[in-house]
Formats: sequence, C-alpha cells, structure tokens
Amino acid sequence: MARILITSALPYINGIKHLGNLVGSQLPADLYARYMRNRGHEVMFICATDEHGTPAELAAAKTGEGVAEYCARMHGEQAELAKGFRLSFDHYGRSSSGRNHAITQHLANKLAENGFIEEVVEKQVYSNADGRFLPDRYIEGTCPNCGYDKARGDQCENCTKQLDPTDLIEPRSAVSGSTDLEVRETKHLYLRQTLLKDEIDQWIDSQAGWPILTTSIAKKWLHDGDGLQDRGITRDLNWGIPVTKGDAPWPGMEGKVFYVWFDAPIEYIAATAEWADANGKSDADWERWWRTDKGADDVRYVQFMGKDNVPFHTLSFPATIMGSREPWKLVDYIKSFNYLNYDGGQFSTSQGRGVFMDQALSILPSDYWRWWLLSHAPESGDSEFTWENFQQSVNKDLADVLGNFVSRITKFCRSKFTEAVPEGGAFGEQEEALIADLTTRIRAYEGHMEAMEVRKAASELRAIWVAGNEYLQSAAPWSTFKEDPEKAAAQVRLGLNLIRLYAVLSQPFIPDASAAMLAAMQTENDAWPEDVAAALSALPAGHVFSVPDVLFRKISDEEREDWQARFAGVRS
Ligand code: B3M
Ligand code: ZN
Repeated sequence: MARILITSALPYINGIKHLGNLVGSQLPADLYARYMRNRGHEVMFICATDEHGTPAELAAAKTGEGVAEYCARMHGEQAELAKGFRLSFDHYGRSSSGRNHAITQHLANKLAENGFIEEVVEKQVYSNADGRFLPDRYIEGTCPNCGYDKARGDQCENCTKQLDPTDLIEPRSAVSGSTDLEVRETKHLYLRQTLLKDEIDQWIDSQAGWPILTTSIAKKWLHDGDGLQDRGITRDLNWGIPVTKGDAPWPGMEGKVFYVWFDAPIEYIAATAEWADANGKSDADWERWWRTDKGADDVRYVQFMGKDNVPFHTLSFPATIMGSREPWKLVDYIKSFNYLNYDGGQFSTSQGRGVFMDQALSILPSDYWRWWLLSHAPESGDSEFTWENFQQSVNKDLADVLGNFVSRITKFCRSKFTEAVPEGGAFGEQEEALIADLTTRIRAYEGHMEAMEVRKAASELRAIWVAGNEYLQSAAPWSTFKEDPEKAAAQVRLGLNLIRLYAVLSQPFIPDASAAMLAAMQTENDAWPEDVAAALSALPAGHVFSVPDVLFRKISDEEREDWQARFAGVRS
C-alpha cells in the first residue's frame, strides 16, 4: 500500500490566520491525511510556520519584540490553534530550524556545484529614510501588470504575477511609507531557472491528472510573456538563513540571507527531519520519505496550497530539487484552491478583515467550522462565507440531520428496550434497500476523497446522513413497535450500527463528533466499511451503548446577528 506524504503550504508566522487561509491549504490537507490513515495508508503529514522574510520582520517590529522571540511566540500560538482545529500534523515545524538552515545551505551549494547559481550585481531599491534595502514585501506600489495599488515587491496578490521591487510603479517603503527611495547596486545569487526550463516543462507535462487550476497557472508562468526567468534567491536582510559555502560565509555574500521562498519549501523536507529529531528517530526514518534512493520511490507526495502559491511550487521549488541533481522526491499531485471571500469582501490578514482562527474557536467548536469550510471549499472558483449560510448549514446538516438522527435512535432504544443493541427480528426489504443505497454512496464518497474533490465528498457524506434519516422516518420503529416489536428491534439495531458507520465515515470532516459517536456506541474507529452490510451488523445484539449529549447545537438568529456585527469590521 503506497505511503502518502502530505504537505500543506506553510502559514506565514505573522498574525493569527483567518478561515480563508485555513480552508485554502491546512484544513483540506488534514481531511485527506485523516482519510488516508483511515484507509490504512502510512501517512506523513507535514506543515510548519514560515518564519523568514519581510512578514516576520515587519510584524516583529510592530510588537517591539526581537524577530526570533516574536517567531517563537507566534509559532506556539499557531501550533495551539492548529490543535484547536484538530489539524493532525505528524509535525508542525519551523522554517527557522537548524535542520532547515542545514538543508537549505546544502541545496544551494549543490546548485552552485552543478552550475545553476550565478552571482549577479543587481539594482535594488534602497530607502534612505529606513537606512536599508527594501526587498519583497518591504516595498509596496502599483503592479505594472494589473494596476493593483498594494502590490508587493515579490508578487502581486491580485494577479499573482511574480515581481521585482524595481518593477513597481510609485513605490513606497512598507516600513515607513517613505518614498525617499533610490536604486543602488547590490550582489545576489541567482538561481538559473532558465537552464532548467525544459526539464520543468517536461515534468509538468508528465503530470497526468493534475487539476486544471494547477497546470494552467504553472504553464502560464513558464511560457507567458518573458516566461521563466533566472531569479534572485538571496536578500539584504538580517533575519533568515545565512548564505554559506561549506561552513564559511559565501565570499561576497556576507551578511545576506536566502530569500524566504527559497528556504520555505525546503522546510517541507526539514520539518520531516525535525519530526525524526522530536521522536527519537534516525535520519533514515525521515529520508525514506524524501530520498528516492533511500526508500521514497514508493511514496505518493501530495501538496495543498492556495493558487497564489502554485508558481513557487511548480517552478522554483522543483528547479531547486532538479538542479541539485540529488534524488529528492518531487511532488506527485498539487491540490490548489481559489479564495474564500468574506461577507461580500475579502478576508485579509494584513487588514484584519474576516473571522480569524482564534475568534472562530471562541464562539463555536472546530467541527462546526470544519464542516462549513470543507463543504464550501473554494475549489473550482472562489466561494463566499456568509453568516446566514453558515447558520443554515450548521442547523440543517449537523443539528437536524446528523445530530437529530443519533439522538432519536439512541433515546428511542433506551425508552423501548435498554441501552444495549436489541436482539430479534431480521433485516427486511427496506433495510436491504438502504444498505444498497449506502454501498453506492460510500463507494462514491471514497472516489471523491481519493481524488481530493472536497465539496463532492462533503455532499456525498451529507447524502449518507440524510439516507439514514429518511430510513428512520419511513421505517418508523416507534409505530412498528406497537405491532411487531421484533421487527422494531431489527430496525433499531440497524440504526445504532449506522451511528458507528457515520462516526467512521465522518471522522476526516468532524473528528470530535466522530469521537463522541464512537464513545457513545462504546466502539472504535477500527474498520473501514469495505462491506457495508457487515459494517451494519458490527455492533451485535447485547452490545452496550449510552445516549450521547446533543452532538450539535443550533445557531440562533440573535447569535448570528451578533457575530455578523462583531466580525464585520477590522480586527482590533
Ligand atoms: N508562506 C503562504 C503565503 O503565501 C506561504 C507559503 C509557503 S509554502 C512553502 O501566504
Ligand atoms: Zn497585479
């Protein structure tokens, strides 16, 4: 059975992430990791905080903390929130780790040895007011490609074009706002991506079955306009991974660090090494996931990210791996997402707009958010969070369908029988029809999950919940009981086993409710329902259970109105 390596795009260290960040990478990655573990695969699920570059330094400057201190604190906060949303990483690393320093420096040296690094004297924007160069996000201005007036020096988040700071129109310092800027010369290392263009092109063409969104973005930046260019991979910054040659500073590059987007994807590898370090494992234990000469040839590697990260993951990171001429694992499938919009506008970390992970958990448990976000994931296009839709989905899917089913069947059984699976009777036509319908739907659900079609999987799971409710409604054991208690016993036995089946199937989406259902049925998530009929007899007559608390409460109109008002503006 293939081993599955899963990485989610690394959230920048600065600030608490909003629900748009969450649904654009980490949460669907977690859904897939949980599902693949449930199907028996060995999974390595990796993420980390992306701690270098301008986001970290600018944010630390605002709090008055040293940047290393700021990153350590924020890593802890983000790790805590990841736990709060039940993101089941095998390791949540830090791109500032010693492992990432070592592997990044190693790969840069291999690239140089293989002729893919060039020392270039380039023109950089220098701010006299700030007394420093302004690379990447230290500078803002108008995008020459689309006219967006908050474009950043490295990429325009509006049209995703990769930029150089000197490209910006009407540039200004993102630190001080000063426009007292001048262009100065400074030496940097360039990755000769143009020498790898054909190799990358062939690699992308060989990726059968990648989502259109992923392939179209990759091909666009590979071929459009001036196409793939050599790009600087170092910066005039203090905070980052020092540029070394062997164990010494790289001559002429003293005081410079690697560009954040050069070292961040390498942290996928480094965080796996950090996992080995944190769990008393050997280097062989992490290399078997990343080195095809050390066992990774049977690994399927899947990446999850927002669409604006696709260029870096299909061009510059593969260029780094390929240019090293070392047998590192390349990604097999990239699942990229569009944007989640918020109540008619956009989520924005920098502008503090929308619902943020800490705020979400302060008003409702993670399952409520997981269900809404995944069942509305921005897959084929942007999607929109509205409080009305959130309230409706929670009240209907979670409270009225799933929660109500569990409550009715367990309470009825306790009232007419005992808190044990009743014996007697046998499944009849109606039960066989339900089993046939569930079998078809569960196979479809598996297909969508394997294909990472998140919304389709969610709607199939919802239909599986509805099928149970419709069965209960039509079987109506409360009426059957009057004429034929044996038959009612068989109906209730099926219903109780359906709870266990729902717990197993739903675990990737709503892990806490799944655990609560398993606890109530006093059983384990120990077998995937390959054979649905068998799964619906897993809890034999006599098996003791307990009536669970209400699984999901409803959201009232007053609450919805209050939250809508509370989260309308800019985060304080
Ligand atoms: N830190 C996420 C972003 O662009 C970026 C991803 C890095 S994945 C190696 O917001
Ligand atoms: Zn633009």
